[in-house]
Amino acid sequence: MKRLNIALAGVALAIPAGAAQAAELNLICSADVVICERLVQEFGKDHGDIQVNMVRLSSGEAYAKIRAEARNPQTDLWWAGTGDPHLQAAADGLTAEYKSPMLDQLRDWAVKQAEVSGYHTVGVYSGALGWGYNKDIFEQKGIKPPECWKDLLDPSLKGEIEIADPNSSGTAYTTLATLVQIMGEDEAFAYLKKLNENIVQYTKSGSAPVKAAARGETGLGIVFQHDAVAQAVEGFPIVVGSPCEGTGYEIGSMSIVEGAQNMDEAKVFYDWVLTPEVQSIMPEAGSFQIPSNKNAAPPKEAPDLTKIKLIDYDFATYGSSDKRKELLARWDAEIGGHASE
Ligand code: S7P
Repeated sequence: MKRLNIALAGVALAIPAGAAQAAELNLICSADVVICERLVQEFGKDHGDIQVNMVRLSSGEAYAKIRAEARNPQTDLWWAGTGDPHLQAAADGLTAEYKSPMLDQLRDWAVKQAEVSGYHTVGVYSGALGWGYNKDIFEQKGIKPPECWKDLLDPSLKGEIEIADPNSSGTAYTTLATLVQIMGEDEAFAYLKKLNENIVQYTKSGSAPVKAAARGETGLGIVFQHDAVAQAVEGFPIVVGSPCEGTGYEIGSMSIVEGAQNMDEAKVFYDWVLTPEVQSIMPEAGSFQIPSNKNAAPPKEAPDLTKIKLIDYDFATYGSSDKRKELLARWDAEIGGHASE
């Protein structure tokens, strides 16, 4: 958990009695910490009168924090992270309705995310699920690179795969929901039980598995493809994989907390972060998703979603409170805590 405070330049240490307090914004950021920090910095340049207190949390953790704070919200705005827990927060009444003046600049999938939630959340970027593997490790160990979900069950991959825990990670929940949509629930859990024999570790954060593969700690991480691209762009020997059976994708989202103490400041950040200028900064911080503003060009490194076999991911069902609770409870009972040695 990382906290970053951007203080106003020139603020006196001792604030005289009666002086106006600096405006504040309490932000949860659920993307990679590098882009989280960069956004806070950029916001400080454009809105130096608002002090941003940012904490980086994985999507499931962010949802749990907002839920725990429901009677006394400490968070104002939740930016990024996979869409399903944002939809769950909307359905639970934890987030506020807001129709940004930026909505008409957004791609259809981002607007649809707003519509299905009754304007309690909105799409900020999109990206497809897949994996990244370390080609040096695969070559050294003579492992055949996987092309399909079913290939990940091959015994040559025993102890070589990492994925996150879907309770904390939106990436891993997207994987779980994707497999259920491709295979049906019982078959997906049978698949996950077999896959478990090849899993060396369930991490907290969704992108950690491919960071470990990049550094040679493991062979393959099941992650969003753009997170694998980020490691390859940094120069690590990572190859991006896209499953032959088809794959799910995320609509990374943003929500204002119901009863936020700093509602006006939350709306200022919300509208600002949807602009093409701000969304165009993301690749500079190693974030290679497709931006939601039609006027922000997708990064040239971003996996081309039109060339990936995407499933028709059912966000309404898999982002619903009941389905997410049910799948996570079953994952805990049948899979969690049984990682192979
Ligand atoms: O790193 C970028 C990204 O993959 O992180 C978000 C996601 O929530 C990952 O965190 P967790 O899996 O730990 O929740 C994605 O929305 C985003 O594309």
